[in-house]
Amino acid sequence: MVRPNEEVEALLQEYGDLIAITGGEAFRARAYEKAARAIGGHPADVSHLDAAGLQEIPGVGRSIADKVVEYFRTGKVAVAEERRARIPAGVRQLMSIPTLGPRRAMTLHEELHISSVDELADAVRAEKLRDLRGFGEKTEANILHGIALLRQAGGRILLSAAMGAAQEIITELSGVAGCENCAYAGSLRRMRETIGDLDILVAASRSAPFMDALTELPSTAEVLVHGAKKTSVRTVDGIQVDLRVVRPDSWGAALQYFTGSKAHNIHTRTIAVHAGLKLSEYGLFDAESGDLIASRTEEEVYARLGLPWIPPTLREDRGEIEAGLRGELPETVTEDDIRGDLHTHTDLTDGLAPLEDMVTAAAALGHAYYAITDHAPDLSMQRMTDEKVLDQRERVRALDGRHHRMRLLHGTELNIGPDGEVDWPDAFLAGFDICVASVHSHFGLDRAAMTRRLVRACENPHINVIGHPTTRLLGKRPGIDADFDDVFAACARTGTALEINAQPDRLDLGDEDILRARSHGAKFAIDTDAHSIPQLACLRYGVGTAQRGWLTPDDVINTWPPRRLRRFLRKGRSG
Ligand code: DGT
Ligand code: CA
Ligand code: CA
Ligand code: ZN
Repeated sequence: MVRPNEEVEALLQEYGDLIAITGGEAFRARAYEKAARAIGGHPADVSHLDAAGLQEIPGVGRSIADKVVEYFRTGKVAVAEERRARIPAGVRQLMSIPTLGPRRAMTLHEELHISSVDELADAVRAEKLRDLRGFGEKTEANILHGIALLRQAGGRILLSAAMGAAQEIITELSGVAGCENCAYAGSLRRMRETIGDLDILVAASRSAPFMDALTELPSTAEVLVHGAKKTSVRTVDGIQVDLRVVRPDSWGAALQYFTGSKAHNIHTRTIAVHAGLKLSEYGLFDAESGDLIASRTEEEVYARLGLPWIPPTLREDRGEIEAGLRGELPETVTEDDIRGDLHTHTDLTDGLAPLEDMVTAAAALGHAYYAITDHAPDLSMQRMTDEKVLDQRERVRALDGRHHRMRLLHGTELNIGPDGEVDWPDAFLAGFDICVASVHSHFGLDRAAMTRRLVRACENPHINVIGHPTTRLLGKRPGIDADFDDVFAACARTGTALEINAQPDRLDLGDEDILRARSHGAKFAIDTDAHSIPQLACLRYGVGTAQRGWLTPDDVINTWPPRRLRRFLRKGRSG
């Protein structure tokens, strides 16, 4: 069976169920179920079909075909997300189990008042499900299998979701009397691409008011541990939060300890031991006398270990301690260094906001340049034409200069076809200021063909940036299989930048790939790929990821002054 077809079958089945339980028309729900079965049973890989090809499958009309194309491109279907947001949080949590659809989740919620994965596991074990209509022993076994799958994935959440939850909790706790400091630590402070749980620290002389406040927040669904040193809760969105309250004079040591990573801590502790010291979350002590040496700030703790302060995004024991000892830590790129965004969309294709509004919002961010890169015609659902894109260019030229400091670039996001070809001929491509090119289909090519495809795109003299190079979707879709060392080398050789796509469910390239690409001498572009105004702000996640890949401003083309950027975009061509 073809895997993408199964994925689409499950997606359409789920959407049909969502329509049914959110009060949609029954005939529409049935239409989706029918299309789901047809696609599940279709012999050819549907990820290779465009909207027209999909409509040749019986039961698949225009609107269903568009949703399938949208799914392969973005990993989600916006209207399905909207429907999902309308059902109770407990049901949504149950639906995160791969084998449990919305209909069954709703039944479990209504009949047995189950609203968490743990409660469901208990109910299955107590054999409470088999008497419900539509359930049986086989369903129970299926559900247990689904729960096992979910736990294997580790239940990690996206960086953006963790950041949102952490900021709300910090705002609440900072308002509690006696709070001298409050911050997030752990993998969130290190800006890992996914987060296991939140680690929040408070500095105060009394802990009880903070522990109580956390357990009483409206967002708290369940209290796991309620203690004086540590309290752990689970939020209504299923996020675990660990709160620790420390004495103000040990703030720096606690922050250093709970920021981790574990590997970084083990290495710093070893350095302490070799110097006759002892490092813990309470401070740095003399091993023999037990005297406190440093604990108030992270800087002091690192300094007494002979180290400069190490940025949290580097703390993975990937050479940062050795570099620090040598005084050679990289000056990693910051959000302030970014001068512009080189990959964004408008409502001419699948963006939500008109050109003028996107440009105004970008100017408000203080950008010095901004590229509009709507989709090209091969993504047929977007219905782009030569005429529309040329008309957009006129509008861009007319707008340019109206936002005093910000220059506009007119670009496009091309589709890299299976053989590395793109939507438009050279002469037409030459009219753009910048071309991003991305893989949006044919994810299943073999490694050699995929590598050739990407290398060919790099060799195209008009392609400046490879968009979301691996096409992975965190927690949903693995990246494509290619020899990326060859691709990275081709980027360096041809003057093609690799994108660090800042969308929180992409973060593509990820940190490990950035480190590899950098060793080949490739350059990077940190872009939002914004499809709406709020998404222009996700740049911070791309910057965090770039820092984790040790990038400096010199590695990132959109930190460069306009003149240097323009030279790079000419890719060795004259003019
Ligand atoms: P996560 O939650 O899986 O995304 O990753 P972290 O890094 O936030 O890990 P977590 O929440 O288990 O612990 C937070 C920090 O506390 C961790 O980064 C380092 C520190 N830590 C936890 N357990 C240990 C340990 O056994 N030894 C040392 N040295 N540090 C630890
Ligand atoms: Ca954590
Ligand atoms: Ca934790
Ligand atoms: Zn895009």
